[in-house]
Amino acid sequence: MISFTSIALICALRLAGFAGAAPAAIAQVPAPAVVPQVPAPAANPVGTGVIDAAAESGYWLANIKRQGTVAYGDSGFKVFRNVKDYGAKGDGATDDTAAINRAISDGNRCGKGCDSSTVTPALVYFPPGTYVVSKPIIQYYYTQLVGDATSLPVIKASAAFAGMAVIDADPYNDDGSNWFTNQNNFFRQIRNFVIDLTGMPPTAGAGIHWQVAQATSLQNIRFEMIQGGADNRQQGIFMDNGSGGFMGDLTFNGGNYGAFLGSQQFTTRNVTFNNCNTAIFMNWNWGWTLKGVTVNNCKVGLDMANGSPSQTGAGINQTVGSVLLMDSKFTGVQVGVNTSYSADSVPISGGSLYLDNVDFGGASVAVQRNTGEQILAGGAVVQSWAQGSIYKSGATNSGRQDNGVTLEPPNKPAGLLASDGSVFARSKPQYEGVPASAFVSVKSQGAKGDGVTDDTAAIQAAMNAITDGQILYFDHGAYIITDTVKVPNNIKITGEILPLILASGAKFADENNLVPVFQVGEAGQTGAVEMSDLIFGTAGNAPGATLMQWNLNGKAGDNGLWDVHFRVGGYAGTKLQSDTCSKSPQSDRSTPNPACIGAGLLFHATQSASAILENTWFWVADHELDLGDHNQIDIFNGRGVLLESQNPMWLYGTSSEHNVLYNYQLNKAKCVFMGLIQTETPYYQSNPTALVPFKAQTAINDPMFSDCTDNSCKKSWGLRIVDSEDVLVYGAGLYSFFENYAQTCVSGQDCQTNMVAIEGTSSNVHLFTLSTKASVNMVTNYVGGGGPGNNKAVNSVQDIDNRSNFCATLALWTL
Ligand SMILES: *[C@@H]1O[C@H](CO)[C@@H](O)[C@H](O)[C@H]1NC(C)=O
Ligand SMILES: *[C@@H]1O[C@H](CO)[C@@H](O)[C@H](O)[C@H]1NC(C)=O
Ligand SMILES: *[C@@H]1O[C@H](CO)[C@@H](O)[C@H](O)[C@H]1NC(C)=O
Ligand SMILES: *[C@@H]1O[C@H](CO)[C@@H](O)[C@H](O)[C@H]1NC(C)=O
Ligand SMILES: CC(=O)N[C@H]1CO[C@H](CO)[C@@H](O)[C@@H]1O
Repeated sequence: MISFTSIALICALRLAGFAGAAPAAIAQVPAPAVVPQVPAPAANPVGTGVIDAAAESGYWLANIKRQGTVAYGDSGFKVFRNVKDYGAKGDGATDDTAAINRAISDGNRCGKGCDSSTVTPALVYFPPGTYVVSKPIIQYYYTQLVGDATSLPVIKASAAFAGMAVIDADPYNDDGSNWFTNQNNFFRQIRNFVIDLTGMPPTAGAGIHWQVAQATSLQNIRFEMIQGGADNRQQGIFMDNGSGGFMGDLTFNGGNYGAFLGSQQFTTRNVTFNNCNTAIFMNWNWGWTLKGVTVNNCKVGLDMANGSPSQTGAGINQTVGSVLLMDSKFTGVQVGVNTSYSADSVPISGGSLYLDNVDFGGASVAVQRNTGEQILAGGAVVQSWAQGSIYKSGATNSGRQDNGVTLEPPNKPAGLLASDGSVFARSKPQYEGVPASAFVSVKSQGAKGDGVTDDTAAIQAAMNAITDGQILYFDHGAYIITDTVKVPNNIKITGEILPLILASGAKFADENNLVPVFQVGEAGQTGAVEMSDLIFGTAGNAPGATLMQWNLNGKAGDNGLWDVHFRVGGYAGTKLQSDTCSKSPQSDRSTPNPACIGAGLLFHATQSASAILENTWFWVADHELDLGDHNQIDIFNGRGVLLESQNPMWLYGTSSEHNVLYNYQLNKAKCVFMGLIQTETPYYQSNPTALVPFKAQTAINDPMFSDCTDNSCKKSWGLRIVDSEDVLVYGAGLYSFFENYAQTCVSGQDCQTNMVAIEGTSSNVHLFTLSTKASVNMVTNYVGGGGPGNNKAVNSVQDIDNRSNFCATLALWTL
């Protein structure tokens, strides 16, 4: 254990520049779905001939006692399913398609005709074996497909396989529409599999059709495809569109494209491509952060040269907004990156690219233009290089970087780095070596999880009783918490497909006295706390609740949240639903309905904190997920993510949406890495403005909007950085899509005035591949304005100067 002070010292040190064919999708404004809920298809009968499937696997997930239930739905609904219990054989010969699809669809689940539901979640487990399929495995809404992590099951496409992909997360109907609205396709995982296309002809085959949005992940999957060949059309991942999202720990062997990618924004980490024609084809995006990409023996590493010739010039009309590629390595590669950015590309900032610590030692050419012209030579490590718009200090624009520019590398605090100089990361723990007997169920310890009973004391007692080597398991359910749960400083917690931990009651009622729901460690304490697969929310209004307060510090990787989400309102059990909180754009909302107030603050890293947050979605619901109307709703939640930490914080693939005052705020924080972050402003603002209904609290340095002269300026900050140092933002997509629910401001690029604030004494702040939508000012710089926060801006960077394909994009803004 490294002490608090020694970590602070390490953080203060700096290592400067460590050497260490599908149609182009048109990005659309996410219009929340208003799809009538059609009853799901009738339940399929459970396969007969049930065998003792669990005994075939040593992995704990197959063997623990199952007690998960749905609190606000059918109490008999089956949450956990083993595909062998539905007749799948996994013998490498039997066609298991129908059995696997029965395991997924059994019960009244959310499939075709159902846009969303939170009350029919299914964790579908695959024991080791080879499962032959001839048609797609259809992943219903809110499904986790999980293989044995100790012996990966293989899903093998038969030679005659017919369909879009071996696993399909959003099937197409005959009329071209999808089962689910792509940008609302939440709560899905696929992990621990081998997907094998080698039995198919080279001219066909895709592993996963991944058309998804937030709170989704792919992890620990190996794609086996045919290697080489001019007629090779195989691809491991096919992503046509969506929002989101995170994926990591993936290996692609062979294929024409390892991964065909297209989505609004995404974070991809720790992916290896061997012997593909092209490792990654970037079809379209607004922004994408790629970290830890290893490419071996592929012709092309990253092909982002997409779009069609523009009508106005020789350049390309870009479908790609931007890509950030970091901590990556190319070996045996002809062209590292294929780009179509040029002096006459359309729009001006489309196709922006930033490279950071990328080893092109094994690439003949590092960056090549679509015309074949070499832009950057291979054979070396590139520390910091960009094509795009570069603001070197404040608003001083160093201009458009047509042929790319080598930049002075950012100062990266050593505390954020691994020993090889890359930014530290750790993947979600899956407890491969831990026996089932080490898992302690909170239900076995007396918690009810029935969505009614106060489980505070039972959960506190269960945490206190955990001994070394044990893991606390939250069976699926809804656990009502009425007072602070003190999470001890050494504990591992995981959940069964996102159980709900809901704050409720008088303790969390006073907006001027924020009380933590889960308090992780005490101020100044060190330890090791990890949590995965949980959801935090509220049952009713809880304006005095901080859903999680993180105090704990520790060695890099010892503390963190993986696939832990914060979800306030819009679903069964929250009481903040469309029957009470439906949108009312016409009415005067200067005094919002108190019954539609959410929490005060979602996540607070206090001064001593240090943690990894990976794939964490901080969502205040903008629409209803369960009640039939799926209507847009007005929920007032004070604040999103507040970092005041002095020790390293790593945020990978996080997003924070629809919070009243800000989505992310760094207040006197130090040593922060964020990549990629995504935000959305509440759709109802500025009726009322961000000043309503929460009273600003000076103790946590709430924004006051005191320099604003109109309401468009009084809207939620996407990212506010106050008196903070060593802040590395590697990818951001910060969006404003509405003014009081109207969308005319989207094409006007003026839904709000400001999005990013840099204030006070902040220093060593770097924003790479920053995209903002419909905010007049992309970055508003108050540093040097005299006095703390909320003074007149010294300068600002404008959207209108830096238009990208949908957003406005900067390759770099640095202070
Ligand atoms: C999604 O992508 C597909 C394939 O690129 C395209 O045909 C479709 O129009 C896109 N849909 C939306 C909503 O962008
Ligand atoms: C990368 O993925 C591999 C394979 O899944 C895993 O063993 C390794 O720990 C991961 N590394 C990092 C830095 O996440
Ligand atoms: C760029 O593409 C968009 C979308 O297809 C189109 O509307 C626009 O006219 C094109 N602009 C130019 C200059 O080619
Ligand atoms: C780069 O992209 C262009 C445009 O799509 C394509 O014509 C060219 O062949 C690509 N270059 C390589 C090396 O694949
Ligand atoms: C990439 C790009 O075109 N950037 C532009 C951003 O706006 C400034 C100021 O107008 C221009 O000088 C840049 O060329």
